[in-house]
Amino acid sequence: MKIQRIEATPYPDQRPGTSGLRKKVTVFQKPAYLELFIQAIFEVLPERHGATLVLGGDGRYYNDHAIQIILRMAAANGFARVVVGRRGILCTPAVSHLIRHRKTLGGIILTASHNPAGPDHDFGVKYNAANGGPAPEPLTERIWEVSKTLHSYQIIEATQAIDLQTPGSTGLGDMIVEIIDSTADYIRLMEGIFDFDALSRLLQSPSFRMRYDALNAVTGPYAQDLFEKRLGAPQGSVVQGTPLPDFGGLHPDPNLIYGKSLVDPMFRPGAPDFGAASDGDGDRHMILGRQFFVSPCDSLAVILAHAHRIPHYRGNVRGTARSLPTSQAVDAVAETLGIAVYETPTGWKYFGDLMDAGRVTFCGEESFGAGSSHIREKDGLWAVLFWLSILADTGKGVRDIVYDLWQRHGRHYFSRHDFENLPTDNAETLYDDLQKGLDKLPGHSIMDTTILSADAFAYRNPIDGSVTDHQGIRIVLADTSRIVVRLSGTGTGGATLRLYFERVMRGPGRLELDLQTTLSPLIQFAYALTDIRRRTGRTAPDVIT
Ligand code: VG1
Ligand code: CO
Repeated sequence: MKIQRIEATPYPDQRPGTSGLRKKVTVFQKPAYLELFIQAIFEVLPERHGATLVLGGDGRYYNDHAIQIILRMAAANGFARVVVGRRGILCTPAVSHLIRHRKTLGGIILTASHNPAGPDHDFGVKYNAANGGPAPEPLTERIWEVSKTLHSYQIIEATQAIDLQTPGSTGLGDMIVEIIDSTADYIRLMEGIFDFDALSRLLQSPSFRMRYDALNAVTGPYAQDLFEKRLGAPQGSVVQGTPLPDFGGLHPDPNLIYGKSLVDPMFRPGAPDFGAASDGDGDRHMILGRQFFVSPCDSLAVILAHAHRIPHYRGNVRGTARSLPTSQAVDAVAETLGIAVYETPTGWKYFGDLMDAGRVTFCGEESFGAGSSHIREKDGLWAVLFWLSILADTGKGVRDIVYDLWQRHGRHYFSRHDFENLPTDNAETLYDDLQKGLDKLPGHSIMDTTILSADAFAYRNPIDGSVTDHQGIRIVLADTSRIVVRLSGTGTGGATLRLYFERVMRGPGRLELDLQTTLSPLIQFAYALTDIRRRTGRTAPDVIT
């Protein structure tokens, strides 16, 4: 088959953010936009000749089209083999696993995660490296540099579309396209971690009911194969289980606002014992008990606290890591276990080095993401299986598990306020002005405590000594309360400003307070300090988690 070199005009805006390049579908549809970005990735991978690549996505609109293009480009760029999920479907954790399991050069994940899908919404491309984790920042910066001056891409001539339906191998030029079952390898990985007999007993017990809501996104087939077929949960335990190109119009961001299709039934009388949902690409998780919501920061702390119950982790927990804004609930658990806690910038790419060096076993973020060194991404279904294993082993319910945590370590009240779609200049000026005034804050009193420190977070990677600065503003109080402010790196329209609040309360009568009221002194202080209402013209945040 003939390799064609197609001339094109480079784009200046292909800089990957927190998690890959995310843009509106209409941007990806500009002439050669997708192709040039893919070529830029290939250009920074000189080892691609004769190598294997994993390819799949969350099934959103443009997934199919992009897969056909990327396969033809991979063949033209010297890859020997591309491993593709059937129908182009692979959840993010499954890609991470396949890269490691098959020892491939890397993988391309087509996803904009929890952002809405469809012709008028978002698409994204993410490159993961040989360790299975998101490309580290030096690599994503090189991709961007290359993209700015790339005037052509290579592709083999189109014949008919490659059939993605049937597992098996076919040739494409000199390259092999290997279509694999999307779920099988991932489920085998989970079998090696968890006690599937114990899980089967729980899910088949007549006194236990679960509801898993896949929000019409990528985890549907995984959850059906795992919970219903493999573990024997009653049919119908998985709802909205077919990945749809527009996610059925849902915003597959599992939180109390966008996850209504799960939250509402879990708060009704007669609700199931356990509810869970994941995001568009399957790396996030939300856990609910009957009429009870588990804060993602608490979920991470619970996972660490109960790790000894899971065969794979028993006696085998190194350190733990959390992103800057994530609450210190996990730190409290780590302290009792006598293990290290690393604080990293937002985004999973910073955890990879710590895991590769054997320093941490569990990692997590406040944005409903937790994971372990079994792969190099956060993992939604793994977290759900972890919770189910805790329930199976303790015989307790979700609420009791979280109460045990609070009683032991205090409750870390945590909330995030997002102001979305702000004019970029406006948000950046607000952030810069806040940063300029940080020196004056230490010593200032809030509530019955004072500000200890206020600075812009810079992360020093303990493995290679590299420093990543400007990763968010943090204001730390003497009683360990914190305010963190940062700008999102995953949005596709304007800027999103995120404010994070954390305050720990201990002892009887202080564990069941209203979340926003408890945090309100911190919230009021941050709103006044940033003058956010006047500067943005917004009276309230768009999303509160
Ligand atoms: C957000 C979250 C961050 C997460 C990232 C990717 O980033 O805050 O914790 O790692 O999304 O998750 P940002 O820069 O918008 O705050 V996913 O599930 O969208 O790949
Ligand atoms: Co995601």
